[in-house]
Amino acid sequence: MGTPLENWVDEAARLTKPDRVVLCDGSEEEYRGMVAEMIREGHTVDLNPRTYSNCYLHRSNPNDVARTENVTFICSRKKDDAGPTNNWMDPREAKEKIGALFDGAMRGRTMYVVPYIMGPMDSRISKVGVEITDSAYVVASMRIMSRMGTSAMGRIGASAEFVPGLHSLGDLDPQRRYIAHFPEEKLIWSVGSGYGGNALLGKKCFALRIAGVMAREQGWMAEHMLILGLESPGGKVTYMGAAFPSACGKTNLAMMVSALEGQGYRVWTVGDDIAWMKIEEDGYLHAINPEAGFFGVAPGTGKRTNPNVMEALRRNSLFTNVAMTPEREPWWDGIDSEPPAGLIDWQGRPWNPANGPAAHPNARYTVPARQAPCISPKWEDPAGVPISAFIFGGRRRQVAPLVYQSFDWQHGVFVGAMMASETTAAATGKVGVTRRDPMAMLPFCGYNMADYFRHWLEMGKRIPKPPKIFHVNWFRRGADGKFLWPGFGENVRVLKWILERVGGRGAAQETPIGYVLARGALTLEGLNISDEAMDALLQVNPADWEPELEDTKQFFLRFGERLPRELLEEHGKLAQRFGLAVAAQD
Ligand code: OXD
Ligand code: MN
Repeated sequence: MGTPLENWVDEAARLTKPDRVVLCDGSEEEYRGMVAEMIREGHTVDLNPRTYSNCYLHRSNPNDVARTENVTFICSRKKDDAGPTNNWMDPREAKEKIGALFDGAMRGRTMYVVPYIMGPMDSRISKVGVEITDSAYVVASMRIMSRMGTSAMGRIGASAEFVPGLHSLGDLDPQRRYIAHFPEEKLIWSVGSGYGGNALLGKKCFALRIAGVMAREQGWMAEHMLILGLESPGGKVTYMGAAFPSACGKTNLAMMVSALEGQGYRVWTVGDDIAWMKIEEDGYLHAINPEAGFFGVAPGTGKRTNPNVMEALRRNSLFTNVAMTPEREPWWDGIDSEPPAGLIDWQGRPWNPANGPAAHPNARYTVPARQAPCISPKWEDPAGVPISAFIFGGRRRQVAPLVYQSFDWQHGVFVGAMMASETTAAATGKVGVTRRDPMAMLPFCGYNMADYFRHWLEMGKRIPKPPKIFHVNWFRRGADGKFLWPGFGENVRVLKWILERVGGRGAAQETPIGYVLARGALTLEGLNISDEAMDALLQVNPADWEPELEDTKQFFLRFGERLPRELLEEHGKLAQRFGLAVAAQD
């Protein structure tokens, strides 16, 4: 009898039949070996060592460039426990069907065993996972994105306290691609994709879907949230968690260079994608960033939009599906230069605009978080940081004003539950379609979302000092179709108002949807924005909200009896405040 880890590794090896098994230690030397292997395989090249030291460009299979939500499954025993927003497969059927794809999948390949810690080394909020994979790219990426190797092994020892994740590239045929989660077993199986959230199992699969299930069972929260600290004049730092759907600017917000730095407002980054939060003795919800790196969307990132990450990317970074200049530097739309002559596109061909953008719209950088100049001194604090505000937001051309605050926790949960956003290239499928994306968790909730809403409502009762809840929209457009708000570093002006509201200050206007920022309460010094634009940004237009309420009602009805009645109550109250007759129960 071996340890639980040894037994599981043996079982995986019997199934996948690799030529060799390597236990990864997370060392620098091992990383160099992975990169050498990737280069040998032919889809990875090294970048200019003078300007991008120890940086590489990996090109994924062109059919494998984003998360695939259509083949992501929650395999709970009961279909109802996955709920209407998840794909479901019976766990026995999944084991059989996907098991057949794993059978012999690693023949001729190396099976890497990758132990990793999600969260600061000795935090009680951290957890351990082990990913088995046949992809050197995944191993190299996991080394940046998690605390990987010997220290994680030490934490596991002879215990069964780890989340196992089995991954194989398979044959990369989209028809044979499955990302399966077994919430009762706390097990992940992923086959047929080598890309991002499909393959780096610590990220979406563990840190959101499986951890979300654990969080509900154990009374904590696992959320698709960035964590930032806003320093105010005098040096006090207030922490906030913000949930936005994929590719809506979480990384840029978390790493922002504040436009109000001269006035003493500065942003510190704790995390850019995921927050694990527990109630601590001081009555606050404390958050850790379970990840150790940033896996950010490259296009649109440049010195103007995110100078901090541009600085961080200069070393030890892995780029995926970006373009490459003749100087062997990474390139994408929105980086600070025009496309140079001799550009190589993301598929390794001389760039021809007829083939589309040079870098794939979901091209990514993977960079160690510690390299960010704005990284918070508390980012690895085992106690986490106390959260004073939650911010929800989506990409909306209309409807949602620049910023508003919920009336209370229950109303705030409703605000999160009715969130919607226009889809982006982060997942396969049509871009720009508005869909409901509660708490930015639609693709990441590992159980019935109605129960997830219930969990939020219950947490609110248990947190002695709950975060205040806000909603923002940086993406509202004017009649001319242009963005009304400049965004990026200017967003700190909105964070400053949120900070003031947390402190019981900051003028607001009571509207049917909540407390909207009062005209005049936003620090506008140094910003050239017209009164009309401000009016349009803050407008709450009943004609926009009526269809919003109707759509939310339809969305809620999908959950049937399981939907917490509090959300229907909030829906009714909002309709009433607008003087509308839409009732959720009819
Ligand atoms: C991500 C995503 O990669 O949300 O963070 O898609
Ligand atoms: Mn994300």
